[in-house]
Amino acid sequence: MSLQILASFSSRRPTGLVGAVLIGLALASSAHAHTTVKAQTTEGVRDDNALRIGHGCEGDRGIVAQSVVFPTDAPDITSSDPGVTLGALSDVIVQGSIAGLAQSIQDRSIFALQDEKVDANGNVVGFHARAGYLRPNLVGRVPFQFSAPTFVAGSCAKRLLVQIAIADICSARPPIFDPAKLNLWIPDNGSRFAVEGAAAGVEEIGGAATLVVNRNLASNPLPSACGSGYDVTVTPSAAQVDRDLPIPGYWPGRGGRGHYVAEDLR
Ligand SMILES: [Cu+2]
Repeated sequence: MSLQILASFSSRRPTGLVGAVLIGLALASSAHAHTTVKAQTTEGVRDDNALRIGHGCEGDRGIVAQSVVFPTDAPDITSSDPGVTLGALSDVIVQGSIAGLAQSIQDRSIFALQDEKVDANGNVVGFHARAGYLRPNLVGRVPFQFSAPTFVAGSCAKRLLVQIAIADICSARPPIFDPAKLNLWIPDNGSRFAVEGAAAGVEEIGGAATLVVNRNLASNPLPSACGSGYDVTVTPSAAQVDRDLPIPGYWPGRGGRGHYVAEDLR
């Protein structure tokens, strides 16, 4: 709409400034807005954050459910410094794990039903929501609380990049691997979801959402031997994605007759 108004305006007054604005708008509107994390966070800070949903599924289908998994079970841990290999997250963060740091905030702006997933110790490892509808021409915010972990004083990590696996579901009706029914913001590390999703052309395997935890360099400075430090990335394992991404009792459905429940609120 605003683009059209500007276009007719510029045809009458083709100034350089309007041309530049038009190019900027065109780039912004064509950019593919994935599902991402709204804000970076600082170690030791508990704050509200949100997942930003930029678009629905192929063919302008609205999102009806979402599943979210944090890297908590034997995650892949890598460093931006090729010379550094990390054995355990406890080398980087005092808490030693991402489990229990995130919590879903109840919110009915998109979904009517929400729940959390917990591990054997009762720590939250992800959450899911369904019975919803996000109009395909709008963007969504799914709020969550995150208690940012603190960095081990002796570690050289200056940022922790938490990769979050997310399924944005536009239809739970089997077969699920269809770009019109599903977006997968998950790591490309061999899970069944990654392999079958990529084969079906589902967006976007390898495009997990990233929650950035910044070290507080004032209160927790890098040891002098670290130089400028490095980033540590923690990614959900393929096994955890396959186990925790499904929404119990809802998605993926069993595919047989009578098991699919049409509950989406449109
Ligand atoms: Cu996208």
